[in-house]
Amino acid sequence: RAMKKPEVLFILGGPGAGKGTICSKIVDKYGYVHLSAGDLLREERAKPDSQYGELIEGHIKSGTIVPVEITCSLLDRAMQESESPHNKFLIDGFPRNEDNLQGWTKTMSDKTDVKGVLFFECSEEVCTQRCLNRGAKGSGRSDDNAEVLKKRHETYISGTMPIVEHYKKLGLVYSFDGEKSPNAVFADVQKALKELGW
Ligand code: UP5
Ligand code: MG
Repeated sequence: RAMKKPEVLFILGGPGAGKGTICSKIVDKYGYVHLSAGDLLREERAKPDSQYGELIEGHIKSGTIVPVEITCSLLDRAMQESESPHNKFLIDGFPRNEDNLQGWTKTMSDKTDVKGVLFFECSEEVCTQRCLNRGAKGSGRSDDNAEVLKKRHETYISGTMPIVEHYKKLGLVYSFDGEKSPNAVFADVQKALKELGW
């Protein structure tokens, strides 16, 4: 059969903006593939034989960004291993900075088709409170504490917002009020997916 390039939506927003929550809802309803860069990095970190475990944990615990070669190769492998019939991928929490974007462009842009960016707006206060609550309920995430959350938010503002702006200039960004209830945000997202022909 003719090989169509995998279609990609990037999912961006601050730490706790609801990226993962909305992606799960999209998966349940549409069956597309959800690849969270953070989840893939945490999985890689947990492998006893990974040569990158310590480096990844160092970045996660400082709220800084892992070098793109590592993240991109995990994303690339996960895309290749996926057996979804749709060929549509939600890449969640990536690209987070200029290095991420350059690395993606260099190794992935020829083999994928980036259709847009779903961007979840949510204040630092609300995002932080959500992650603190999740931590208090036992998320087990080493970065769900006030100190690292401050750093995660700084990295988001300085590193990720310029990437959102870059895609805005290209007319590719769909923005959502991430402070609404999960179902209300999802209703807005479904309209955007429809516009995209997804
Ligand atoms: N919640 C969600 N939506 C809600 C709503 N509308 N109303 C009320 N509550 C809502 O949600 C967070 C919490 O809020 C949950 O308890 C949820 O129930 C509730 P979630 O959907 O998990 O939000 P999300 O945006 O996915 O938050 P997450 O904590 O995953 O965001 P981050 O972007 O900070 O985390 P990520 O896993 O992507 O990255 C972690 C670290 O990995 C980074 O800091 C970095 O060090 C590293 N990383 C890289 O280096 N490179 C990458 O490419 C990716 C990650
Ligand atoms: Mg997440």
